Amino acid sequence: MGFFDDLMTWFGFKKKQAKVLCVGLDNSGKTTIINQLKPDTSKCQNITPTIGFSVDIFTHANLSFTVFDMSGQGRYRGLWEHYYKDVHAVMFVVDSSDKLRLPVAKDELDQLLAHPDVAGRHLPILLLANKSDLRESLSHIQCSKHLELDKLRDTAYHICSTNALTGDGLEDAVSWLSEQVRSWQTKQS
Ligand SMILES: Nc1nc2c(ncn2[C@@H]2O[C@H](COP(=O)(O)OP(=O)(O)OP(=O)(O)O)[C@@H](O)[C@H]2O)c(=O)[nH]1
Ligand SMILES: [Mg+2]
Repeated sequence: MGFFDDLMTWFGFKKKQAKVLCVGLDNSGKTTIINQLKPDTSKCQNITPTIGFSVDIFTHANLSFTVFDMSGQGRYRGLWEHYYKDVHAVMFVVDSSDKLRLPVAKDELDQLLAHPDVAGRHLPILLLANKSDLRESLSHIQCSKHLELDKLRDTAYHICSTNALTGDGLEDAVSWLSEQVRSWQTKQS
């Protein structure tokens, strides 16, 4: 970064950059959540299941987030781990109405947390208990019990209920993410 860029960042004119990995089972609502976070002009009207992954950008609190929106389909989950070492935080999305597949989501989360590129780096993990609008959905507290989040040690995590269709809960979620990324980047630099 040049002197001019340094000055711009110092005076708050230039947004700091953060890379975030968004994972979770297929149909949990990852792409819909990211779409809600994007500016109106770049929102997509027709969301389809992600093939492989896609890259998007959104901003919050003078931070520019590059988000890797991974496919949650079984055949693509092996791609997730290739991004762990390059990101500053992870968003893990759970369909809180899909009780049958919560154990599968827990298994994927456990594997992610145990991965050396995550566990060794104390990456902040934002968990989104999505689809809170559905009558059968579990609260974020119930989801956190199913996922056994109380057993997590040495991991900065936060879980909130979200409705990706309206955006409810996303402000709280992304505010936490911004704070964590800032303090994580400060510690690493
Ligand atoms: N009711 C409800 N439906 C939602 C919500 N979020 C997403 N959906 C719906 O859930 C379906 C799947 O959403 P996606 O965003 O494509 O899910 P995904 O996690 O990106 O799925 P993959 O790309 O296959 O991994 C779509 O029909 C969305 O409209 C929500 O909060 N509430
Ligand atoms: Mg998707």
